[in-house]
Amino acid sequence: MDGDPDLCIGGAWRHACDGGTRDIINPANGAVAAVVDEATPQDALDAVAAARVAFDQGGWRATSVAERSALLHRIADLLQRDKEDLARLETVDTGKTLAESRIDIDDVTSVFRYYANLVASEAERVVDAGDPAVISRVIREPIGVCVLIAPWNYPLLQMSWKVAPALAAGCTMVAKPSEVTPLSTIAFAKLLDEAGVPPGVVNLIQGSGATLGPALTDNPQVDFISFTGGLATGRTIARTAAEHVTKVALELGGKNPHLVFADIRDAGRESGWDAAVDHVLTGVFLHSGQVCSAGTRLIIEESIADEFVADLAARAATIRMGDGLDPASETGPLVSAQHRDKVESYVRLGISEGAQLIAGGCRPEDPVLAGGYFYRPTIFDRCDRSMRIVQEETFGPILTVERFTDEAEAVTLGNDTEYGLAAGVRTTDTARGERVVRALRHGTVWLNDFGYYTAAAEWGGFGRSGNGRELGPTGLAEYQEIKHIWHNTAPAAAGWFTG
Ligand code: TXE
Repeated sequence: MDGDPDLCIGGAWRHACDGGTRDIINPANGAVAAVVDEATPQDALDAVAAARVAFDQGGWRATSVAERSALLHRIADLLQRDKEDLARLETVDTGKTLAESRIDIDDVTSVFRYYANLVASEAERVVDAGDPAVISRVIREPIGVCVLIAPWNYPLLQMSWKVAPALAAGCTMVAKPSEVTPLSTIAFAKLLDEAGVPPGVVNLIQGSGATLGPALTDNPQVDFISFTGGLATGRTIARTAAEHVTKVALELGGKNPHLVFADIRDAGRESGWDAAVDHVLTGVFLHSGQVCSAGTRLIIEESIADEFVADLAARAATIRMGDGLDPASETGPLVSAQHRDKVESYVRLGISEGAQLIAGGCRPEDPVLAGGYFYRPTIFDRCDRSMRIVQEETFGPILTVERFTDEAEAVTLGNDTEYGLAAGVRTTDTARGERVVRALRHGTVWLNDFGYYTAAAEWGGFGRSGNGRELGPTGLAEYQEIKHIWHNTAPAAAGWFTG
């Protein structure tokens, strides 16, 4: 950024080996926000090699958990010190509001604190081997060199879900943020240096995924790839990594249902109806729908559908769009012109499939927003499960509405997706809530809430939303190999062969 080198390889900051750079665009106005180094495949190979050397020959993997835990806490302290600067970078880069970016940096901090505490409390497991002379222990070791590939919607947050457990486990790594939104990750990597992460443990490159992908994923020096992004890219990575039997964890988004039962009326206006309308609205339109767990499919009981959808449409029309740096803005633009093109093509598709457009469906008219990639919150009523607009991830501010008449139909619709990342259920009937939550095949299910998560609970998907889990104890286990140590304290001949 600003002429400083942006790639960190083997502890040294450097420019791309061919001198290439990329303009980073502020999606709120289309202006160039920064110019950063664009890594070449050779830079990516160098980064993996540096991580390999740091793992095989450096002392990092053998550090005590107390040392690693202390380092993670130091990183968390620095994140809070630099919170405002990091949040501004995230807003300029992604377009999200500053309020959202500040929450992101707090969440990043929590992830580091969580893994700092978790790793410090991990104990080896002693098992009964069935022989009193044998001490049998199961221990965890770092998996090795990790490639961490993050997307553009939550750049630093998604990267932290990978870097924090990888560091806690004692791994070395190559981090590659999305080429669209690298700014916060570059600043974060500088902060890691300051915190005392040893050279070569965290290597940073940025650039086109298609160009750098083979060096990172078709590479026998890599032990684990953690990827968050689109389904098509996830498939490519899994296929490529299979050649080397490299372990892969994938988070590939979702097409997430939000089931609303008519009994919400029983809870009264405020905590029943109004809260449900509000959560459906926030669940789909926060960050202009560019959220893997966005509740993009409203599945609602027929008897309340007309009134509920009318309320939703009225509220969607009042959402204030604007530059994320303006405190009056409630939501920002889409991340790029290219992504807005994709969202617009889905709106055209929805209309051609016969869905009824009842809100949005166009860019805002406000001339102040004309330079940015804004798109109005959009609602399609009268949708059905055969429509592509209902089945495919649009990753934009588009809500589809389907109606049901009984609980079984609601569950069938909620599970009718190739994805399975997240779902919401709204009902005042506790027994029904429990039944439906268990029947839904999704990695996270919110009951009478939507969108929240905690670093202590696993995050990930069923079906084509991916495999593996981030966060929680499983999110650390992904970065660990399990070793069984069988220790015979009274060795004697096995006596199997008698000759
Ligand atoms: O993602 P990509 P894109 C979905 C969403 C979106 C679609 C495409 O539906 O519209 O994916 O978005 C890197 N080898 N999600 O094209 O390409 C890339 O540089 C290795 C859901 O932006 O998957 C970036 O760092 N890496 C999602 C990262 O992969 C490669 C969040 C994600 O980019 C690569 C974002 C390759 N061959 C989009 N090609 C979620 N799960 O939350 C690209 N990359």
